[in-house]
Amino acid sequence: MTELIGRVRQLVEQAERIYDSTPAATELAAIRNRLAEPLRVAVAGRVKAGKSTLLNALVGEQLAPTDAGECTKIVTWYRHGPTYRVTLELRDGSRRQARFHRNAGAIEVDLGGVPAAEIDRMVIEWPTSRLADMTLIDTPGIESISTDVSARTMTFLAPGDERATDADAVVYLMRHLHATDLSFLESFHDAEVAKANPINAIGVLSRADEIGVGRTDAMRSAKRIAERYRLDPKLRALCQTVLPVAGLLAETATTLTEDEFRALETLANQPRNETDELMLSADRFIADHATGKLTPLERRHLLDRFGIFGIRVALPLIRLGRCARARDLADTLIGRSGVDALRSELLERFGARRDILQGRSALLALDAVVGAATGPEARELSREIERVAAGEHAFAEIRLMNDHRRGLIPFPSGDHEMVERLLGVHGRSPAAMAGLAPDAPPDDVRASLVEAVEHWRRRQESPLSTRELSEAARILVRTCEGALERLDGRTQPAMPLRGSKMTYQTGSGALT
Ligand SMILES: Nc1nc2c(ncn2[C@@H]2O[C@H](COP(=O)(O)OP(=O)(O)OP(=O)(O)O)[C@@H](O)[C@H]2O)c(=O)[nH]1
Ligand SMILES: [Mg+2]
Repeated sequence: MTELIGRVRQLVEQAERIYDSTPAATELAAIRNRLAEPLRVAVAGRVKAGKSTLLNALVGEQLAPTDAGECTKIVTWYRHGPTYRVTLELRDGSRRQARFHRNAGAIEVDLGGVPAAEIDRMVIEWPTSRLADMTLIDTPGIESISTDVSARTMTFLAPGDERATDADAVVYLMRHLHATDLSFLESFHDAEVAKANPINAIGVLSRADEIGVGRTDAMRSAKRIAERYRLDPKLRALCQTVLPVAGLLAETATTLTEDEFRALETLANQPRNETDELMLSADRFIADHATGKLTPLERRHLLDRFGIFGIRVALPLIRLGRCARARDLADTLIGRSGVDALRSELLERFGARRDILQGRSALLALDAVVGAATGPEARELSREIERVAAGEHAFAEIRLMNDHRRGLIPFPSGDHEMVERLLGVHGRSPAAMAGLAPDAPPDDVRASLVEAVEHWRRRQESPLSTRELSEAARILVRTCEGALERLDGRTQPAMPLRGSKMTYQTGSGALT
């Protein structure tokens, strides 16, 4: 347990003593339990953005139902559990186990006649190691902010002032930037130690393979578009980065069957003119009258699973003998899909800061319980919560990143790159923060960080610096010193995974 989580836990326990045998007790116990859980990452975005497909790609199984069905309208939690189990939690507070079976991999849940609107959430427990570090939450697609289904996602992610959000971090999918995306992201944004902000949101340019109607350079175009989004001032204020991902390609690759590989081989090895004719468009590919060895049904299956881009990429790889086995093809397609890059961003940005994200969620939830109360003990606790929130260096960094991304701090333009780097945009290792390669000699890393400390100290003390700039510089000095301490082993190194001893420490006095 980290120092921060320990401190937050103490506060929760203190609250539990004050609120013993009151209605708030259950909520407080839930806040405490949550501190010991894996990080909760919600997948959100507009209708059909590819959320469920991407979730499946991350889990490596086709669990979440895609396309039609009542279940896509329910907030669904996929969490690690000892056995396979599906629980429905109803709005009236009751719970019931639901029967389910798997149809071509996807879980089909029998809601037992309960309308989706009456279900608060569905919890699917699944014994896969992929969920051990992260609980993934599939949310219904938002259409416009006003519809019922959108409202469900909104209430989940941004429940309003009286309740804290149940997710610690959000992966937000967009096919192209749409006004709804911005208003949605903004609505669960809060500049304080709260909800979505660049630290806990990653943007995904989803269904990236479809850009440019599935031409083989689709992913390259997607990269360029994602780069543009990354620099978009509005989006920058809301998510730390934007990555292009072809979720379908990744989902199919992780669940690729031998039959599917053989069908692709058949396509690759039949006369070129037949295949070329099929590859002209998705419509031609599934046309009933098309010639070739595969039936229209088999072709439709391939198209559903790979998309036209996936097939276009796969055929030459098989033809040229670069992918002789299903396994080779799967690896290549995963590489192209961008999902590995997303996974490492999730571990790097969310996993490594689990304590901070969780501590923040817990403080927020705790504050919502205690803030409304009167009485001297509650008031004292409330002040203590504020002290922790204000004193924790990691939270100060979050606020700084927020303000910086919103253009509120007058950093000289030459400083921007370093500010982002020190705040961990390329990772939290001392080398990444110093802007050096992962295997750079420690002396070089140290020299660069020492130089950064001096740079920010000068800014802090300069009479030319505004109050905001000088305060930002003070935080960055502390950030560099923290990185130096970690470099020299004076604190535990950052470890992204659960069960490991510790993550990021801020050194002394951060909590007072
Ligand atoms: N070509 C391509 N198609 C995709 C991709 N991701 C999803 N799709 C297709 O888009 C459709 C919708 O995908 P879902 O994963 O169900 O999207 P969703 O965002 O969960 O949809 P809702 O929950 O209904 O809002 C399905 O037909 C998917 O096969 C992708 O990366 N590439
Ligand atoms: Mg879905």
